[in-house]
Amino acid sequence: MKLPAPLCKTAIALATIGLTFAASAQTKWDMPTPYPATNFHTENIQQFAGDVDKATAGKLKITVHANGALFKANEIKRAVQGGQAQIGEIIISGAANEDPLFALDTIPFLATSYGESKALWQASRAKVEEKFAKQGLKVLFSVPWPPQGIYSKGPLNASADLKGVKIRSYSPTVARMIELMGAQPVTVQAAELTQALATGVVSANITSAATGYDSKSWEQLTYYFDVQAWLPKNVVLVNQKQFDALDKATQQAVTKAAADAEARGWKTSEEKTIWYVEQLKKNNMKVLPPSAELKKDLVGIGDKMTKEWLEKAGADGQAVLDAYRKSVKK
Ligand code: PCA
Repeated sequence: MKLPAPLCKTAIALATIGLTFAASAQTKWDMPTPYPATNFHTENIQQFAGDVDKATAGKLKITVHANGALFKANEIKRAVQGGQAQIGEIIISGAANEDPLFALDTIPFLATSYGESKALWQASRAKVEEKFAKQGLKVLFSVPWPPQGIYSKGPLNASADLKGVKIRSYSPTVARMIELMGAQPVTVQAAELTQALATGVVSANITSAATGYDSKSWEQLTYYFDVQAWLPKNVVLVNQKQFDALDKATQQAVTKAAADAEARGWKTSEEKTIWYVEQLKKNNMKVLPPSAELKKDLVGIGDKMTKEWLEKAGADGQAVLDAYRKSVKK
C-alpha cells in the first residue's frame, strides 16, 4: 500500500523516534579494571555486571576490561572522573598521594585480619566516600585483598637483609614502607609484575598470596614470608553523573548488585586466602612466618607510619582512627 506523502513522512519520523528510543533504552558502560580475568576480584566484578544485566533485563550492559587492557591501573581513576569510562576498579591506596584517607588501609599492622579490616572499613567508609564524592565519584563497593607478605629470593631474618634491594611497590604507602626498610621501592603495577620480575627490574615483592599466584612468583622468587601486615582494599567507583543519568529502577539494580558484590567479595577473599597460599607451596615456594626480628622491625615501621599518617590526616584522620581502635579495642 502506498501512503500519501505527508502520512509517509510521519511514518518515517515515528519509526526514527522508535529506533532512537530503542537505542537509548540500553545503556552501555565500559569498566576498566587492573587485575587479571581469573583473579577473584575480577570474577566478582564479572558477576556484578551479570547481576546488573539480569536485574535490568539488559537495559544496563557493563563490559569489564580486565588486566589494565583499556586503561592502565594508574589511569583508571582519572578515566572514570573524566567520563572516558563510566565505571572502574582501583586499589584505594593507589590514590594515597591525593588524600591521606586513601592510605589508611595500607599502614602496616593497623588492621591485619579480615575482622579488623572490616572494622577499619566501617570506621572509614563514610569519609572515604566523601573524599571520592568531591572528585565526582560514587563508591559502589569495596573488597579487600588477602593479607600482605614479602616475597624474596633468599631467606630474611630482619628487614636489614633487604637493604638496597629493589622491591616492587603498588602504592605510595608501600613505597614508604620499603624506604623505611632501607630498600629501594620501584612502582610496578600487577599487570606488569611478571615481566618486571623476569627482567630483574625488581628482585623482591610485597603483596598477597593472590597476586603472588597470579604473577607466578615462583618462577623468580623462592620465599614467601606470610607477614599478614595489612589488607589493602579495591574499590569500584562510578562516575556520579553517569549514575544519576540512569532511571531510578536501574540505579536501584546497580546499588543492590553492588551490596551483594561487597558481601560476596569479602567472603571469597577470606576463603580463597588458604587456597592461594597452598598454590605457592605446591609450586615449591618456601612459605614461612616472619622471624621475630623481622616482625619487630616491621611493627616499628608500622608505628612510625601511623604517626606520619596522623600528621597528614589531621583531625579527620584521628577521628577515624579513634573510632576504629574503639571498635576493635586495639
Ligand atoms: N595485590 C595487588 C594489590 C595488593 C595485592 O594483594 C598488587 O600486588 O598489585
